[in-house]
Amino acid sequence: MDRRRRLRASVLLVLAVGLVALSGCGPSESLNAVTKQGHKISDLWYISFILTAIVLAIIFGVLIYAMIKFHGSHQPSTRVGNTRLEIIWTVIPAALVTFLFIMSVRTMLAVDETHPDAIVIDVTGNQWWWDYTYPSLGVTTAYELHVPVGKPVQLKVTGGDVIHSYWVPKLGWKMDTIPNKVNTMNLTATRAGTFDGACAEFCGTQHAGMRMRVVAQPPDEFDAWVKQQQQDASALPATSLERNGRATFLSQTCAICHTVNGTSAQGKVGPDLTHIGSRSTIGSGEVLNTPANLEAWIRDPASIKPGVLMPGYDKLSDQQIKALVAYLEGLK
Ligand code: HEC
Ligand SMILES: [Cu+2]
Repeated sequence: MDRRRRLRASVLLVLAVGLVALSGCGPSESLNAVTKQGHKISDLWYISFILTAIVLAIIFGVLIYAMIKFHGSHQPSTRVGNTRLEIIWTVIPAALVTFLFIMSVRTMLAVDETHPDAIVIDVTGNQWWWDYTYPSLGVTTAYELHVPVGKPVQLKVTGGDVIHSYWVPKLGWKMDTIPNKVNTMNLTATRAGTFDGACAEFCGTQHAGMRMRVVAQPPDEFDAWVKQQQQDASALPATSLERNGRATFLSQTCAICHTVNGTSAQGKVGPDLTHIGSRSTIGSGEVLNTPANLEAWIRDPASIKPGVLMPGYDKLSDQQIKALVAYLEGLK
């Protein structure tokens, strides 16, 4: 290859690599966050991106200019030492790095700022589901985190068994959930909506099945949800099928692992089922909460979610399973 073609090839290569690198930079979910804190993080990201893009453009501009301008000249420059230039290319990068450092610290402080009136929610990552407890409200649920729009919320995240990571991209960032350690994550939702995520720290068989959903609601809707979740299930259900289901639930081993408030079932191994009928899915988003899926889940949860830490109840009669399904679907 002659020099000219080699030069053209290298310029093309540089452009191609640059384009490929930039193509991955479309605004991602995290850069379109729906929380005050997420916006602060994406602002920082955009500032760093624009600054580094300018630096990259200048460096590549000079490089390409030099490649074209001095192409073919065999005479190396004899110029050595230029104090003014050296000062400039030391001071500018130092200033840029200092600026980015200050911006990062400011962003960290803003994101970590705890609001005194924040609603505290304990979030525990278990194999393979997320437990949410609102201590001040007396509410416990799983998989679906409900938060009021515009009100500060503080998640206190921890791990029940191994390390997981709480990651709903639309929140703007993620947080490790570590056994015996509590990390805090402040959120103020800026708009209503349903936002999905998944565990982001490899934790075992159902790592990919550890989904979570954040439901940000206008405050009055959130309050209505809280009121409904605060009700216990002590009242006997209406139909005899559901009452049979209740008796089956309490006489089988379900109660060792699950809580249904207002009954003798107070187990803490699996998700709280007091309002399972009002949740959209079973098994942390694995399947929709329909009677057919619930039946299949009780018979053999591992066929739906391999590695699940709940035994199958295939030994129960069809009658008992139908009754259990009716009871659980009725727990709104
Ligand atoms: C050894 C403990 C254990 C026993 C016993 C047990 N479960 Fe579970 N159950 C779990 C665990 C753990 C999960 C969470 C599974 C997951 O998503 O990974 C679960 C999930 C569920 C769910 C889905 C809840 C949700 O929010 O996704 C239902 C419904 C359920 N169990 C019903 C029952 C019924 C009915 C019985 C008795 C017939 C029973 N379980 C017995 C541990 C148990
Ligand atoms: Cu996990």
